[in-house]
Amino acid sequence: MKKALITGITGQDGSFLAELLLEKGYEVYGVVRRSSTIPKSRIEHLYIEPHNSTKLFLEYGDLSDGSSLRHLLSKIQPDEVYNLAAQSHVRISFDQPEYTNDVTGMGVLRLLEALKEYKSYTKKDVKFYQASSSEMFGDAPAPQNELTPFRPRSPYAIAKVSGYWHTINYREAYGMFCCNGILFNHESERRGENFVTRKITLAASRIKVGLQDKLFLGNLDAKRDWGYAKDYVEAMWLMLQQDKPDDYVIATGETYSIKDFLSAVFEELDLDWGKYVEIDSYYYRPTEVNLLLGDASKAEKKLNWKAKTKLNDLVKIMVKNDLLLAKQELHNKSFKNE
Ligand code: NAP
Ligand code: G4F
Repeated sequence: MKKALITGITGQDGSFLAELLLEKGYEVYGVVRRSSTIPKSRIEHLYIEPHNSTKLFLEYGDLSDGSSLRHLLSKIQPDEVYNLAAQSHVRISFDQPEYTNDVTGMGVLRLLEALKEYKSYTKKDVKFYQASSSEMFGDAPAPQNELTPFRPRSPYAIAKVSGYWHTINYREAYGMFCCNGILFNHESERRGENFVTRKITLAASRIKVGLQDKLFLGNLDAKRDWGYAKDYVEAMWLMLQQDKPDDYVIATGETYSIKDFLSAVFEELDLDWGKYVEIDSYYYRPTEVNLLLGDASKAEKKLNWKAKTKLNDLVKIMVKNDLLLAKQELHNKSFKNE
């Protein structure tokens, strides 16, 4: 039975990847960081029917703490490591540049060093996946593929560029099986609530049931290539099943503005977004990435991977989930008031 170690298991992608690997029969170990609350809402369902997983284990660790990473490798002895942990919010990286660089950039180096050391005494070449990002392209001309030079425009993107190059360097310098997945934006009903898509689907649903009357947003003109997270974790796994390690762009090949996403969501709920949305400069970034559009033809050719879920289906999935949440919230509120 294969063992996988996932950093960032409590995040959006970590939860979908854990689900996928458990379905494939892996024993899955997730790294969680200590916090005063237990952020397990995205993986709780894996402990109950129909998953009822007895092969999912959580271990404390942190990307800012190299000794915890070394300890976990020798304790778990994984076959595959998926590094999904990061301070992953681009605007917040402008508020916390040093912290973002430490976790999102240096954290990759700490993990690769731990893997190199582990290899030196076990002779075992653990396969390594690094969650690289389309944000690294910044204002490079679209469409962007594996050969497009990076022009990062945020502390987050710069940290990701450093993690990307460390990953390639460990592959070339030490012959380790290290891959970069350069993933374009991918969303889901488990997306963090302060990323724009989820912020919109949550707010529009609450507006629909009368719990909210305004939605404050920033730049509506930026364009993103948005896919579905569940499709994208499959590509991560496929990269580590190849004979040779390599880097791949993962994207849908379609791009839409924030305004397009906003219209699609409000239309799905039979609402006119113009009546509810206001612009707040707080949500603007000092430097913006205006246009992301990925060319995933290499992944299609070599991994036989293609995005299955297009924007309209993604909107339907997210709205269905968030409308249900809004209705539950309304129900709980009226129940409390009785
Ligand atoms: P996410 O929902 O923000 O999850 C991030 C995860 O990292 C959480 O589990 C978080 O733990 C963990 N984490 C944060 N700091 C940590 C630390 N110091 N040590 C250990 N764990 C830490 O992100 P996501 O959307 O799933 O994305 C997964 C990865 O892909 C990230 O590296 C992201 O930068 C990258 N990426 C995402 C996209 C996208 O569109 N989603 C696109 C390209 C690349 P807590 O639950 O405790 O906060
Ligand atoms: O949803 P976002 O915060 O995602 P962003 O910045 O594209 O980053 C996400 O995708 C990257 C892949 O390219 C990942 F690497 C990264 O970890 C993260 O998952 O913002 C999308 C766009 C931006 O142009 C932003 O300026 O939406 C615009 N926006 C407009 N109003 C807003 C808002 N973004 C947020 N978060 N909140 C707003 O109110």
